[in-house]
This record gives sequence, structure tokens and C-alpha cells, in this order.
Amino acid sequence: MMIITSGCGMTVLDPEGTVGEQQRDLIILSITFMLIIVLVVLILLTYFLVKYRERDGHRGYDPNIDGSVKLEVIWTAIPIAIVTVLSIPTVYTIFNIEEVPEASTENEEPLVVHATSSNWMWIFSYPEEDIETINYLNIPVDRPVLFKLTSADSMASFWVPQLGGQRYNMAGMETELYLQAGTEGTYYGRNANYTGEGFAEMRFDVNAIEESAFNEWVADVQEDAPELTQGIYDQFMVPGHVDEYTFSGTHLEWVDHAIDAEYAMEAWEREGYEPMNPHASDAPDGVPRLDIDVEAGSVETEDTQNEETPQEQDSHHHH
Ligand SMILES: [Cu+2]
Repeated sequence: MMIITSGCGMTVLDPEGTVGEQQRDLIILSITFMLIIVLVVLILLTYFLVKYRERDGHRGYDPNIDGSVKLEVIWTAIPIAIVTVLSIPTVYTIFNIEEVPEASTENEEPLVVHATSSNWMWIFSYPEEDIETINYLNIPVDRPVLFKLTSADSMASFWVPQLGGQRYNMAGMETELYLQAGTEGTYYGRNANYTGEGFAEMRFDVNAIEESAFNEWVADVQEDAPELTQGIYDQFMVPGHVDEYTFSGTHLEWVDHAIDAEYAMEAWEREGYEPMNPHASDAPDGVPRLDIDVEAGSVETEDTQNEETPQEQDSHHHH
């Protein structure tokens, strides 16, 4: 097993948190059990091949097994037993990872992070801290994180292999996933569900840091990061790749994609973006790298038009 886990590609079998550890244990338990079955089958196969081979004094072996209750019971009961033995730890683990992981620090309250996929980037909102990051996130080490997953457009799958299994992000609905990092470090995360030509680069970094460093970072972001406006946010709705960004405020103030599945398409209209068939002869080659204007103000939509005067919008910028 050391050989398998020491390779840099097998991060699933080298987890750094309680959720990933439970899944690793289940994978190893299941594989071990199934290998034992394979071994038993191969030994029996060899035994019967030798025992019933054609040879002098043993020809034309022709057993009548029709209607043998004993044999019917054996070859029904054994598969049922195998499936039962495999199911019990699997079901136990599945239910267990839906629960809040046990925190190894005094702060057991899960940190809530909304992870929203958008072609081809990841948007992370911290509603309680009122900050938002793009294509990376910081989390406190040893503290459970409750990810609320949704998508602005295509169905994606949120996956940080070393912290736990993947779960789907879908527009107009919300799925939940608990993860916890047991060791400080940077973990690789990605979209695990094919969503078109920008899919391969739809990656993010998860930085697990000390709780105190995390709190400091949050305070710094709240203080110094540019405030996220709808005008800035709409630019991220256009399909493409972007760098890492950090904002104060979250997009949850004006849209939750788990409730509003149409928002991205409305933002495309506001941004003058027209989706086209990527196979069309005049389709652009490759995935564009979006140049985000972080000074952009709020957009005028039918909902917000009459609520804010230009002066009020301006004051948001220079707080
Ligand atoms: Cu769904």
C-alpha cells in the first residue's frame, strides 16, 4: 500500500482530513475484501480444473445438478452475503460523512462557504464573514467547513481529492458537502464533471491555515479588498478563465444561484455576451482569459433601478 500512496498522483489514498480518511478507509476495506474473493475464486478454479480434468480412469464426467436445492442455496447465499458485507461499511460511511466532521480545535462550529461554479471558474462566498474569493479559498485547519454547492450555468462537480469525494454543483439547487483539513497546506481542487473546452483549467487552491491566520486574513479582506458590485460580478458570468480575486461583500446580496438559475443568462445580456456553438466555423479559438474591471459599479436591473440613486452607488465605492 505504501507504493500506491507514495505516488503523487494518488491523492485520494493520501487524505489530509477526517472526511477523506473515512473514504480512504472504505476504499481500502472494499478493495481488500474483493481481492480476497478474487483469490478464493482463483484457488477454487485451479482446484476444480485439476480435480475434474480428463485423465486415465476419469473420463466423461457428467454430473446432474438440475434441481439441486443445496447448490441453489449455496450460489444464492454467497453473493447475498458478499453484497451485505460490502454494504454495511459503505452505508455507514455515506451517512457518517453527511454529519459535521469532529473538529480537533475548540471552534467546532462549521465555517459556511458557498462554492458556485461558473464556466470556467470557482466563486467562493463566505456569508458570515461577508467576503468572496475567486479560484482559491482559505479555510481554517482542523475546523469543519460546510460547502453549499450550486452552479451559475453548467452542472459541475466540486472536488478536493485530498479532503474528500466530489459532489455536484447544479444551477437552481443546492447540495451540501462537509470537508475538513487536518493538516496545514495547499490542496488542489477542481471541477470533476466535464463542462466543455475550459473544463481542464477549472481549478482552484484550498489553503488550510491556522484559525488565527484565517481570522487575520478575513479582517484584512473586509478592510482592504475591493467591494464586490453587481457590475464586477456580472463580468465573471461570461464564460472564460480568470485569475484569483478577492472581494469584500458577496454576490449573495443580489443573487443565490441555488434559487435563481437564470441569472447568468441575464448577466450575459447585460455584458453583451452571446453564446455560440463552439463548433461553428467562426467560433473563437480556445477559452478567453477574461479581463475583469474591478472598478465597475452596480448595474441597473429592473429590480434595483429605483432603489439606489447614483450618489448612493458612488458612496459604496469610497467607503
Ligand atoms: Cu440536480
